[in-house]
Amino acid sequence: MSFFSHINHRIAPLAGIAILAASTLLAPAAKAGETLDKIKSRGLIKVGVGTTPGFFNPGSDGKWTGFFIDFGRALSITVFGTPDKVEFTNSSPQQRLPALQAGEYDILLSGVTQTVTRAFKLGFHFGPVLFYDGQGLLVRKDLGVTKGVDLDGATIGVQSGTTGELNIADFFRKTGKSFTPVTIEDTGEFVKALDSGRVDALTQDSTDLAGKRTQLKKPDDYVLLPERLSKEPLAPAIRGGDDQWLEIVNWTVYATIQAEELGITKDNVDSFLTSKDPSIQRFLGVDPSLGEAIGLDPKFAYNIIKTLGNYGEIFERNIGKGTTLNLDRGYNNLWTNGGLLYSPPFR
Ligand SMILES: N[C@@H](CCC(=O)N[C@@H](CS)C(=O)NCC(=O)O)C(=O)O
Repeated sequence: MSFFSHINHRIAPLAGIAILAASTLLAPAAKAGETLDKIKSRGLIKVGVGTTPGFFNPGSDGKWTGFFIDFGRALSITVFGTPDKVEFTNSSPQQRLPALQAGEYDILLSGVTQTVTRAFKLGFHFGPVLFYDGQGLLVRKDLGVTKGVDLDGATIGVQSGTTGELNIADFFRKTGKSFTPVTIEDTGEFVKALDSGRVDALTQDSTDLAGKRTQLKKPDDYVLLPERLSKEPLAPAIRGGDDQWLEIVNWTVYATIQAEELGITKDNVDSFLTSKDPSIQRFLGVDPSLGEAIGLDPKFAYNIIKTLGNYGEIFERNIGKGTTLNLDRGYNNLWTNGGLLYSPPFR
């Protein structure tokens, strides 16, 4: 009998409902060009987002900022040449993918994990990974827990419709330990469940937990365990079938990574406009042939960098050292610095 056998057994039904709901939503694929046509006719990109501080901050005047938000702004720059033709709306993780499928969003930048089920079974496409994350555990300090297996018998809160549901079940099956899941859809309730002692721990993407920890009544009473239970490559998600939109998303993200690889920043980008290097001339649109060939504004990369900076600047400004989340680049560094970020060539 473990320490956690006091647990209440108000078990929300396991992942079943969310999986069932999600697996019935495979709708006809989008047609190539459809998304951009819709965006242009409404004059706005509709983006689904979350609420993790640092990644998504609504802002007092309704003007969103944040790491994922900046990629929504970058898309607006690629399509419209300006960062503000974009509308950010939050809904619960469970509702987002169905809403994307139904055409309520053009893209999700809400920390969606790229998985094979979501690609093949549910019919979504994913752009480049924006953030390499892993599932974590946020626990009450007074439990004295240091590893996931120490949570044998614990009650653990998990958000419905997330990859976290299956991951946490897999983890306990694999380790031969037991736990009681409390599946919660609403983000506010999810955080409250830990505050109120309804659960012993929360499991989610670790960065999301780092953000949620700051929203607890007494953040210092909780610890994010160092262990990661899964790989959570968080990528832009779009409806399958619209290759043109996928490529716009791909190269918008790559522009921020390529800029960092070249050492081009918000502040120094203008000095590169006179570069003699033909690849830099093509990248920044000084030589317009590349942009013309791909049907985008030849200056789209320049405009993104000039407005938002490169990937590293976007990272540092929103979630890096000195910010609330204070994150290291880790895997989210350039391949040349020991990370996983790599841009295919702009040629
Ligand atoms: N990566 C997981 C979890 C997605 C998720 O829950 N993302 C976080 C943001 S990184 C979130 O939306 N949390 C709830 C919220 O912010 O409202 C998945 O794709 O299923």
